[in-house]
Amino acid sequence: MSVDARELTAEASSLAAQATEAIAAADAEELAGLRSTLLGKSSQLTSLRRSLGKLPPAERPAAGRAVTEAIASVSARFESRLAELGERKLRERLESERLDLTEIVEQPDVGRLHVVTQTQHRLEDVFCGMGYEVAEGPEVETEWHNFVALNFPPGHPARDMYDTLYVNYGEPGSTLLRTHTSPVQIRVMQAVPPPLYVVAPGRCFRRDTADATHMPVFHQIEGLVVDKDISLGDLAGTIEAFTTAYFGPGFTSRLRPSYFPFTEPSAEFDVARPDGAWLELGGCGMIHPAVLEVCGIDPEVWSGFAFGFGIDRLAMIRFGIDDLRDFWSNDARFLEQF
Ligand code: FA5
Repeated sequence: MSVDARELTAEASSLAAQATEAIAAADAEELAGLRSTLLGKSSQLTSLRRSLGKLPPAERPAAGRAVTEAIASVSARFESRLAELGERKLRERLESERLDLTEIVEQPDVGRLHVVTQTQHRLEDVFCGMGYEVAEGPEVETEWHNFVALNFPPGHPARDMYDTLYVNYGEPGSTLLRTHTSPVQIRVMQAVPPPLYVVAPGRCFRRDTADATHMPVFHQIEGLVVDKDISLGDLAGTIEAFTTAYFGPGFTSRLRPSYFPFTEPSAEFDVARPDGAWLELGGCGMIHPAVLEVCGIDPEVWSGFAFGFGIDRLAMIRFGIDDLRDFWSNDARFLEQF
């Protein structure tokens, strides 16, 4: 079969033109198959190259160049189309995965713990750091735990200090809403042998009229230590340590003699507010021997101290709040500050 150099050259450029069109129209999937169709062993361009040998030697170089150029140009088109499709795919993927970081997302208000709860947790942390354990007692309490075991026999005048809310349950006057956290002292001492280092935070209830420093429902944290050779100095040192840990150094406080039937001697602890006025924070004292005896603890061997502080009042001083009623007004603008 005779081969004509001119025909062969024309064929090469016509094949290259067809291939260029096919490549331009192909998508990524079609392109993968096109490579062998256009440039593979049985492609028309390859068979054209093979037929170069049949040309007269003088015509071979020029025709050879034309075929080689056609193959090179198809191959180059092929690569550039491949790159173009690859880039387009990447762009599409980036676009679909794009995050608009300038978009303002409404943060849901997840809320927070009430300032009194936060204060209670902080106090628990302070005491746990000092080696104390946390105990709990019931809010609906027996008159025996709330008063009798604490050395307030029926008719004792000191009961008048507590305007008590009684619950209509059992014998009249036998069940009440606890007026202080001190009954937890009794429950702990009856249940666990000394040595004891315990705090008991919780809600208390009294028929007090709400004012700037009183609420009918409030919170106390009770402290109880029973060990050998415990003295009034240990009590004073403990109160100093925890109030300093809670308020920070530099606040002014005073202990003032007082009376509680379950402690002897007894004292009250006051703190100076930023405006200079004194606010009573709590009561304390050395546990009365009669109370230890009721709980089956020998006062000849063991001694101890106890204290009961108002948690709401601690929070008032720490955060400079003038009126306790603000805690319960449910005004979000006030509560969000803490
Ligand atoms: C008592 O309740 C004794 N149980 C404290 C105690 C414990 C003494 C252990 C000795 C040993 P008092 O009634 O003073 O004490 O209350 C103690 C503190 O509770 C007060 O100083 C005050 O901070 C807080 N508190 C009392 N009543 C209210 C109230 N109505 N509202 C807010 N806080 C109150």
